[in-house]
Amino acid sequence: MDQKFPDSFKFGAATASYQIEGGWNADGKGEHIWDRLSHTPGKIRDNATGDIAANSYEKWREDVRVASEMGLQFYRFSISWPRILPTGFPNKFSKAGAKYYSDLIDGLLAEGIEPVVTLFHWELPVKMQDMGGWTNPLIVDWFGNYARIVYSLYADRVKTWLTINEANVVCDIAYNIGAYAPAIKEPDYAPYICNKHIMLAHARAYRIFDQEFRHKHSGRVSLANNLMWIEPSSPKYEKLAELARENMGGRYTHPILSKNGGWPPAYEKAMLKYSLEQGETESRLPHFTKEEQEYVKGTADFYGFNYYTTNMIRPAKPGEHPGQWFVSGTTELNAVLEQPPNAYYGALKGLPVYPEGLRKQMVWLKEQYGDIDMMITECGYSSIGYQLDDYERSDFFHEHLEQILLSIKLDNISVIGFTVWSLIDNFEWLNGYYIKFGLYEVDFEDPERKRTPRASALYYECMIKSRSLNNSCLDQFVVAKQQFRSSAINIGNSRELLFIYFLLKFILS
Ligand code: GBH
Repeated sequence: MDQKFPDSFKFGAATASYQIEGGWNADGKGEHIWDRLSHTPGKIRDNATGDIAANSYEKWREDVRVASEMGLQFYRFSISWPRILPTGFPNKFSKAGAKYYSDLIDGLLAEGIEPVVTLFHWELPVKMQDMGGWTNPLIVDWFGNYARIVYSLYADRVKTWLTINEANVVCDIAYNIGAYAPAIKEPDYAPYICNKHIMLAHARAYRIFDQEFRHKHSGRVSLANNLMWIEPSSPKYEKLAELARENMGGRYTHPILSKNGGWPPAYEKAMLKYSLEQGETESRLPHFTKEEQEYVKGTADFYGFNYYTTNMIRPAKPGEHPGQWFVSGTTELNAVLEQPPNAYYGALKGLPVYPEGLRKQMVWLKEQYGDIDMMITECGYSSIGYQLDDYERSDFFHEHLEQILLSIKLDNISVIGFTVWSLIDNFEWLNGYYIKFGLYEVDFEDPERKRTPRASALYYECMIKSRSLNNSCLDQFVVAKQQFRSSAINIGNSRELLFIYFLLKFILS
């Protein structure tokens, strides 16, 4: 098999505003639900906050520099809604907030790095949350008005847009568990009401781009869905696994990409049955009107999704409580999620590593929705502590890129990009700064928040240069690592280490 990635395939990395920026109240920025949650003691590990984070609000030039150092083709970042609109509404506009992103975009373009912009990576303005947030149907207007302002500021320079990051985390994880902001536990109704509104809000943002901006500024719009691949724990549970896939990704994709639009029919039916059993008179999954169904249908120019993990599913045993979707199971389908038997793990035990799941997920998407360009908008490996020597993370990326190449070459899937989560270490939500995902380490003790490349940053740089799996990007590090371990001098910087390794190799040859 040809080991080369097609020229159209792009390599990038991602961050999200709250996780890196800091400057939580700088220049009049308004408060959002993660500010509020992190300022409430006991909600986040070590009571960490994103008040300063990696201080990208001041240090964004460093982010551009490291992105450019690795040769990234694009950088995916997100915009903090209340940094531009402090109340969330258009009544107040922050010039400084708008300038921050404008400068970042210009800085990236000057380095030949394409900006990929997410409109919403979970920072709902508190005022809107207090009026129901994603359970209030007016959020469709609120989000649309915000999107219009963002496009009018940056659509001249930004050509790839993602409306919502991981709608199923916003709607399902948040309300089912009650730990993510807004920290409201309401598993029965809220996830489904939110699901409907978030699809409409995405569609509104898409339609606004389509009708008001596309003719002036080219561009493409999608969303970044979170897809955990689901396997049946025995072949006899394939039908259940299929329903679970619809629960996971289908509810957030079928309305947009399927031929008829609306909810995935089998899941819709299962939910009606479940709801009636619960004594409801209608389904808890709110109905789309014909008009709404048409409005949402077709609102993606490509398909963006985040892939981290795979789970197995089996029916719950008698008396067994399935727990919450999609952490431990699903009450609605009375089934339990389990970790794949042959997976390995980073620091987060909730994210078993199973690279084959990525390819299977894409085959499923193609079977369901036909040919559409697919972009992996996040994929990443968790670790703990300060550690530059992260061979496992490099290996993780290599294995996932291998699966992507198989999808491109053998399954004929048009994969247009791969996005590493994350460019730099950041505020890892409920885990604070304990869990790391960065290609670059950030020293959170250092007021300068110094960024230092991990071995995985060098691996990625090498990969981007070669654009082929047939390279020695990984092998280099095995050798470099051995040299590092047997070396008496503590260099502490893998870039310098690699340089010395090559220098030695050169001299010796
Ligand atoms: C991504 O979501 C996010 O987009 C990104 O911001 C984040 O930094 C990255 O994950 C790493 O976590 O057991 O209730 O704590 C990936 C999907 C779903 C993974 C929620 C973690 C934790 C659920 N995430 N899950 S819980």
